[in-house]
Amino acid sequence: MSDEEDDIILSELDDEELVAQMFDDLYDGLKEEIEEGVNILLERKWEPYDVLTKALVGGMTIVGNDFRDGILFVPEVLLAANAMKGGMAILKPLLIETGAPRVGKMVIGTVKGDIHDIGKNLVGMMMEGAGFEVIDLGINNSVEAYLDALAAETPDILGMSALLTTTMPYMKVVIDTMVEKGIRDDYTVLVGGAPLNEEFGKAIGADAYCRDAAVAVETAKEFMSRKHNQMAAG
Ligand code: B12
Repeated sequence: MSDEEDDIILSELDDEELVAQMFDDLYDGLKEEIEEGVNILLERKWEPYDVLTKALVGGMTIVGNDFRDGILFVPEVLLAANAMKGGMAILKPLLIETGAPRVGKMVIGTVKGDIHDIGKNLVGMMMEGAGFEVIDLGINNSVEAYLDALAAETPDILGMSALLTTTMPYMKVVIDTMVEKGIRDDYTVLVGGAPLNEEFGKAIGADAYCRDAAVAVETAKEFMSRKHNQMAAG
């Protein structure tokens, strides 16, 4: 860190400058500064969701682009991810409504061979914020881990995340196994992750691909209301 950066007092920056500085701090993996920035924006009455999407996800997009282009490497990206998680931890309780009636239940996890969990965590947080109960299986989940969780938790929704082109086909392995066991139709299966798209979601037999956490919440709610209508009709 340069002396010049040492002298920056985050609280003296206006909103726009602060967000730009947070992009830099996220890029540099400065967790404490990110936490401070999040707290300042919240004190300035920013909505937690705006802090999340505009300051944190916005900053992570820049990190992602430079990782892709070979400017940043895994150690730096890990530090950035760690800084982002620090900010997310502050936002999490604020995004989660208290006392809201449970809209539904979701089991979510990253697939086998894949350790990316920021997007999955974000989806989990937003789903909880929308009133869903979320069971997070973490990363690197085998078919067995998913099936055990479905049996134990009987959720409405199964969510799978994959960030690698090499791990995304594993989602099909899970769905195919569900079909084999005759339990596929007992759940709504939502899939997501940067390398996926709608076509892929359809091809593997998921109910929907969701581009981001906000779409995941909308889609989950839509499927829950369909389920309720079906139950009422049946
Ligand atoms: C951070 C990061 C890492 C961190 C992960 C830290 C962590 N705890 O997650 C570390 C450094 C560990 C890492 C490691 C690796 N990474 Co990486 N990583 C990234 C990076 C920069 C950002 C991912 C991220 O967190 N994005 C922010 C979140 C918010 O976005 P998101 O994950 O897409 O999630 C949103 C949506 O996709 C959706 N969503 C996500 N999941 C789900 C699930 C459901 C159910 C739903 C509905 C929606 C949904 O909603 C989310 C929120 O809006 C991406 C770049 C990129 N463009 O994605 C590369 C990237 C994914 N990594 C990549 C690679 C290659 C690797 C490594 C193989 C590098 C290496 N050589 O070791 C390893 C793989 C390790 C492994 N086995 O998994 C490549 C993948 C390329 C490919 N075609 O497969 C990418 C694309 C970078 C690149 N362009 O080269 N990585």
